Amino acid sequence: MSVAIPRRLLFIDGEWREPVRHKRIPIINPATEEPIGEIPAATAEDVELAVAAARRALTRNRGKDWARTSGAARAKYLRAIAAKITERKSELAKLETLDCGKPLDEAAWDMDDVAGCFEYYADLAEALDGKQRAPVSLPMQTFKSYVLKEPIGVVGLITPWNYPLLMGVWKVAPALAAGCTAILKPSELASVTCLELADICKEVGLPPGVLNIVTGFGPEAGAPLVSHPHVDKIAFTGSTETGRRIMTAAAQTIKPVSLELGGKSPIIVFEDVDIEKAVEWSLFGCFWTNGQICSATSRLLVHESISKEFMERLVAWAKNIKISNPLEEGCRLGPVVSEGQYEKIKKFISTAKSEGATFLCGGGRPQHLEKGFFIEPTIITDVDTSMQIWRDEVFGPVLCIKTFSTEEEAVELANDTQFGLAGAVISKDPERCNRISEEIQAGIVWVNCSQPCFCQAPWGGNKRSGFGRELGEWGLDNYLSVKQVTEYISDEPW
Ligand code: TXE
Repeated sequence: MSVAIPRRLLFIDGEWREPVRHKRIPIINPATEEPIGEIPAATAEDVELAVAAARRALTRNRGKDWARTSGAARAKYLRAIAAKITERKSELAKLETLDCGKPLDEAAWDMDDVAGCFEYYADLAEALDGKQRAPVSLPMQTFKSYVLKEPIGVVGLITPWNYPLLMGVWKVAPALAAGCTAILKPSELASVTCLELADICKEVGLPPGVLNIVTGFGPEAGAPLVSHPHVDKIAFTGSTETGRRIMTAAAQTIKPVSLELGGKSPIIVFEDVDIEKAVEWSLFGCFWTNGQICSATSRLLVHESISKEFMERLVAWAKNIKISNPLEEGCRLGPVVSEGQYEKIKKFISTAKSEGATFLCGGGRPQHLEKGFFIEPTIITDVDTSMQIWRDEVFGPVLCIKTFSTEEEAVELANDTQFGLAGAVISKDPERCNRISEEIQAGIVWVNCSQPCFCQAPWGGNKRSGFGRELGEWGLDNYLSVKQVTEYISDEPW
């Protein structure tokens, strides 16, 4: 199966448009380090056109604009998009792999999730028709009140590169379902499949301006979106540092933001586990998507009584992980997304070495691969809680281990972090699992597993992992505003 990277322009007002300044960004295949195409690089002028198009689509003709279409009508478009994604699944998966380096199987699962997400929000859009007007009970008979749920308006969606299309769709699907119009700004490191989504929107006849896709660098294309006075909300997934910048800029126009930021999530493994299963979840929890998952359970806490055997088996498994070009069959670990990320991870590793951590395996590039941004699965122990490798998000295939002796100690170590996105507990004791689920300070807790994600369940974090929830009904609420309508119904003068 050979797929050329299609040459795409910006997608604004239902049309392909050359960026005003004619700038482009090369696409580098992270597995080969070769340029394989280009994406357009938008600037503030293009963002201006996209916002104007989204505004027109929102309020073009009273009664005919996107915000006022029925949920059932919007659902038809979402389902048509889902069907096209499924039809083009293998081509899209291959593009995703070429662009960001994730193993082809994983990219194919992502495409299933993308289609599933559109389907799910199509259902919610339909259900919204019956829920848009909800009565409020008042203590006075002379008044009648109800609540109107309305689309927030024009939304700016800024997304990262680890799940290039899926992260975009986690925002696009609920935003469109709610009746918002949107401008999606994917990461400059991986935008190809988002531009393919634009192609699909055109094919299914989505009204012009409802979804606009502007690719480009953060400061040039993302920042103007955040500061634009006619953008009503920003939804962002990415680094904590950029999240902080976005929140500061959004404050200037008092714009609501939802932020899904970095993490350093714990996984606690107790002494009563089936070691083989626990090893499998621990590896999957950290090395899936080449270790580039915001919710990666990259701090492993294992009970001291099983730690020796656990680490031995973990290392044996890790050494067996197939690292190869991610298009190759059976690949389980591909390259990280870019040279920048590769260098950043190498720096983390060398700092950990100089700080005295013990490397049980990995720590370098695999010897059989000369090209590509590959990092071996790396497992580190003898880490101190003050070490950078224990505290900061690496965003690569690096797992740190500490042992514990009591449940209290495990919880304390788990919560000793600035982040609060996710956490996992592995134990055969249901009561202990319930206790830990309540005690972990995070937006997501997995019990006897790590990383499963369903579009029906809320997703998001606390502390420096951000705020707001995506997915499920919470994801739809992100794009709805609540209006109170109160009527005086008495004939008596007030
Ligand atoms: O992220 P950025 P980067 C973490 C991870 C990674 C680090 C850096 O630790 O190593 O972030 O990755 C846009 N105004 N995560 O540099 O900068 C940018 O163009 C508006 C965790 O790629 O946060 C891209 O579209 N937008 C994370 C998006 O923000 C701006 C996933 C994310 O880029 C902007 C990815 C600005 N001033 C990285 N600057 C997760 N939570 O899953 C940048 N952008």
